[in-house]
Amino acid sequence: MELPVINTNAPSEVYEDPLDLMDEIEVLKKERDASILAHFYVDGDLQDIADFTGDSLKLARDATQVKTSTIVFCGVHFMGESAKILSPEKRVLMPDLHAGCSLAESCPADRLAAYQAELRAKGHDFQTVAYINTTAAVKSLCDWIVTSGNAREIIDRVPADKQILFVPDQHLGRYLSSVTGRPMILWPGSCMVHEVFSVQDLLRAKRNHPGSLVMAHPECPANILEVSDIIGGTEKMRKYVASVTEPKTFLVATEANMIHPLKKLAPQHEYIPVPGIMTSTGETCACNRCPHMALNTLQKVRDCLKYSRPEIVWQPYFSQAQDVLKRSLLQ
Ligand code: CIZ
Repeated sequence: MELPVINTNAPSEVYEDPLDLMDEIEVLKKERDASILAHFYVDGDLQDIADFTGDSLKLARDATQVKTSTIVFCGVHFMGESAKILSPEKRVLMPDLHAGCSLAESCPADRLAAYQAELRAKGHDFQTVAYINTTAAVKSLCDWIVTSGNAREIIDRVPADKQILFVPDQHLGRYLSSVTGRPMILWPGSCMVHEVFSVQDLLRAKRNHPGSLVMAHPECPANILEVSDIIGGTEKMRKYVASVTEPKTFLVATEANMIHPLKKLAPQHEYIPVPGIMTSTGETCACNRCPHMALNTLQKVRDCLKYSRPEIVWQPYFSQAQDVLKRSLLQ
């Protein structure tokens, strides 16, 4: 069969009814023996058709438990890689292989290896702790992998006599250093979504909604975290809103699609996305969307099931990344 050329960068020209696409996906899933895993930051329609939703920690663990031979991973590239590394016998497809991550891009493996060598040459005795938002090549150079869901637990496992080099998110690293009391050498990376929240607009929104609570992701800079009531990754946010029965207003400082699972789980509350500053103009907007996550669409899920591609293919350095991922996420 001649495969069509798929331009994954081009938006689909032809409008297709989302309900028809969902029906097609349901049929193809059975034909291809596939399960769909979707991160909380992808579009709500995709979360609704997924067999598993979650943060990267839960989804990495789910990938090891799925019964089907194929996984379609709706998320970004490093998440698909982690699923393949932890479940090498499965075929892992992604709707769009161009769905990257600004954090992962900020820390290329060759630059990290050079920096580690420089630190060692200067006499530093350290372990490298990487946020999961890194490429598999970077993971293969690290001692531990953390997610926003397991970071404190993992940092406690770093021997007390070792220094910590934390990559690539400086804001998460600074926050973790403050809550664990462990000094860290920080890589200067940041997430393009979480670093643009406007503290002025957040304070204005707080004044306009008396009694509201600010919930922020620890990838946000310190000036946002300082005025937040709840700091945590997406699973912690879910647990928190579910634990509050009385209706509340939450100002949410993370990717705006996160409001979908929060509303589904705890519909008694109101959720307001915290505005971001558009770096091009300096104006504020209420649209903190990750452009990489947005590359996941119903059409592309249908197409990747139909043509069994694009696929995450095993790379030689995955073996070393597998050791560190298993030790950090599964044990
Ligand atoms: O760990 C993840 O999945 C990310 C990127 C955010 C979160 O807190 O869930």
